[in-house]
This record gives sequence, C-alpha cells and structure tokens, in this order.
Amino acid sequence: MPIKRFAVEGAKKTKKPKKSSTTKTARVVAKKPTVGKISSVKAIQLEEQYGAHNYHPLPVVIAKAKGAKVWDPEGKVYFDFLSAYSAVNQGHCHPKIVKAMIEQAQTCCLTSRAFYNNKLGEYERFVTEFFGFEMVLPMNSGAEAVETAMKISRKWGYEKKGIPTNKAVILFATENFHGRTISIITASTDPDCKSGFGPYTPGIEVVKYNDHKSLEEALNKNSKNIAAFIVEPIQGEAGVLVPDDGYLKKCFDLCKKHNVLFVADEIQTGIARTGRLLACDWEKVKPDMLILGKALSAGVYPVSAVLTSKEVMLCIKPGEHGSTYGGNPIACAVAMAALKVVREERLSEKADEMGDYFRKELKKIKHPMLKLVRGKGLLNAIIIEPKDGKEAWDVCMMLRDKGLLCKPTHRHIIRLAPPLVISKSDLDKSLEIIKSVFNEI
Ligand code: IF1
Repeated sequence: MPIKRFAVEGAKKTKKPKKSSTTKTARVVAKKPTVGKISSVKAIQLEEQYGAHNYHPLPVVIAKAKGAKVWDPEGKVYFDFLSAYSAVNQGHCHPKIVKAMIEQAQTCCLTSRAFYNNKLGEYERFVTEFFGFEMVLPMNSGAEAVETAMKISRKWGYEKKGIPTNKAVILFATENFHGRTISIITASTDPDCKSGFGPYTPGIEVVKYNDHKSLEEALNKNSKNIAAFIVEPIQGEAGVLVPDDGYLKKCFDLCKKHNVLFVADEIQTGIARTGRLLACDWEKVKPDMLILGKALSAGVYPVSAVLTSKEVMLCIKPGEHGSTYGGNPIACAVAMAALKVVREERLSEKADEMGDYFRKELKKIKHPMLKLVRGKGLLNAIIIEPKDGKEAWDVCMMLRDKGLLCKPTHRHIIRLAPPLVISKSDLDKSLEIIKSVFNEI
C-alpha cells in the first residue's frame, strides 16, 4: 500500500515565503560573542557574502558542540535535533573519537593508496567483521560511496551476470535521496535536486517506493539487464518515510529471484539510528551491498564505505576506482573509534528505547497543526498542518527560540533526530520545549 503523504507535490522548498523584508540576520539577536570572535550576525553575513547560496539554513550559528547540545557564539545553548543529518549519532565531539583523530593526525594523516598504510588493513578487518561482510571499499562522502556502489554493480553486472556491454540498468526508488552527483541526481524524482543539471546518466530507472509490485514489474520487464536495486530502508529526505513491514524483505527476495544486487543505502539510517545497527536488521535482510557514511565517523571526519562479498567486490581491479583520501589513516582511526562507541554505549538499544518513548510522548500532544508522528528509533518526523499562515518553518523558529534545533523538509515535515547519546532528562526537557511551542502556536 502506498504511504499516505501529507506533503503537497511541488512544494519541496523548506524555505518560508517572505512576507516582509525581514532579513535572515535580523532574526538573530545582535550581541557580543562569548564563544569565538565572530558574532552570529557577522557569521551569517560572511556566509551570505562569500559562500555559494546552495543552502537555506535556519538562522542560527553554532560555535561549540558537545554531546546532544550546541552553543551559539553568544553562548545560548540548544538541543540538537538534527545531529548533522544523523552524522553525530555518537554525540558531538565524543572524547574517545576526537582523541583517536588527534593521535592519528599527529602520527600520519595521508599516504594515498599508492602505498600501504598501517591503519587501513586493521580498519578493513574491523569494519567488515563489525557489519558481517567480506570486503570493504573505503571512500569519503556519502555520494562517493553511492557512486562506488553503482560502479561495482555495473561491473558485477557485466562480469558475473553477463549483461551485454553498456546495457546495465540500476533501479532506484521514487523520492530517494542518495547525494548530489550527476549520476545520483539522475535517479532523483525531486525537481529541486535534479532540474537544470542535465543531461543525465543513462542506465538508471526508478520504481515506486514501498511498492514491491512496482519493483517486480520492472524486474519482469528487463531482468536480464538489471544489475542492482539501490534503496534507503527508511527514506530520510523524503520525510522519514518508513515503508510497510515486509517491504524490504520482499524486495530482497525479488532481487534474489532475478539475480539482481540488493543494495541498501544506510548512510542515514545505519549505525544505530533506527534502533538497530542497520535499519535492514528490522527485517533481517542482509543486503548484497551496504553503503555507509555519516555516523561511520560520528561527524568528526568525512568517512564512507561500501561493503560487500569478495565475489562482488573483486569485480573491481587495480586502477579502476579509488580516491586520494579514501582509506586514509585518520579516517580509519576515527571510524574504528566511532564504531567502538556505538557498541560500548549500546547506542542501538538506546535509540530503540528512547525512540519508543519519544514517539509515545509526541503522540500525546494534541494540536490541530500536529498531523502525524512517525519514525523508527531516534529517526522521527512530525507532519505539520499549516494554520493561520504558520507552517513547519515557523515551528522550527519557535523551537529555536526556546533552545531546540531542527529543520523542515518538504515544507510540512520536521525531522526530529537527536544524537543517540541524549540523556533521558534532556529528552524530557526537549519534549517540554516541543509541547510549549504547540501550546503557544
Ligand atoms: C545535504 C537530505 C538528509 C543520504 C543518503 C546519501 C547521502 C545522503 C540516504 C549523501 C545525504 C544529507 C546530505 C545533506 C542533507 C542530508 C539529507 F536532507 F538532503 F536528504 F540527511 F536527509 N544517502 N544526506 O541521506 O551523502 O554525499 O552528503 O555525504 O546538505 O545535501 P553526502
């Protein structure tokens, strides 16, 4: 069954339409900074003037961060309910992870892959054992890892599946988000991400998300040329769309039947966020290929990875793929430390318990603007029904003023995803803030 969506088609911008000439900086209090030398007003002005305008941030400046909290330059404290889009699952500036980075940075930062380094192999053994795969290909950003998975899939398609040269097709799901490269946006169904950047990459097709029949149809039509199906187990950017129970397993089984790789993009859902180590664990699905990023490094450093079997991975030969920074010693040290924290601090279990509690409490809020609460673990969203000219952006601004940071997606959806290390008492304080905003609005 298709998921009920409240979001209006085409209303994708998180931007609130301007009603007055109020500038972004005017919505930030002008005061002397206590953290660093740059005030909030100045920081925003500098970004506006010298940086590309490829984002529309909430008007708040973060100067310091620790655990589940962040501080602006003027010293005001906030609960971080975005967690850098689930990169800081382990909490901001986790001392063990930062220590690992500093120690490695003082020893050896980068060797390139022209030589071996003494951290990479150790990390590769660690990460493959941690997630139960035979091999890993290390990259840096999420998009790079998705591109890597696409290349491996194509190569496997030609070498193992016997797809005729240049005929390989990779399937994606509607409303996906996998990054910003040309090939990845080719698969996008969001005009903001996609339009104006053509021509696009051939060999990419889209099936309907949360509809295994749509996948089945595509597979039945062209099974022999399809190399892979790449999917987010829960769609993040689409507004924390949790598919129906059994969807992933059905897709996985269909892929098996048609000799197609089932590839899970767990860049946002992975590493304890949804209350399991991987969101696929909820359905006991072990993907043929797993893509990780974000929390793999706890937000300390850009680290991403593609994990798969030897049989699939070894389709890539020396010289065929790589990256200057991929697998660098700092990344390896940071990722090992970040994963150890997930295990030591039982973050999957924490996300599971706290998430259930958080959703239960959110559902108690009765307000005409709060349409729906959904999510898994600590990856949650509330759907906002606009009222009297107030919409998700206004709710986020009010939350900001009361000391809680989050960001709307698709205009009517607010993602609520604190670091998994958030304490019960801080979660309760956050709930109080959320309740008080709905009391006032
Ligand atoms: C931005 C969204 C989240 C991802 C999945 C790959 C990537 C992402 C499932 C690419 C990245 C980020 C990118 C970030 C905003 C954020 C985001 F709203 F845009 F969609 F989290 F929900 N696969 N998601 O979620 O990873 O190359 O960025 O390392 O500013 O674009 P990346």
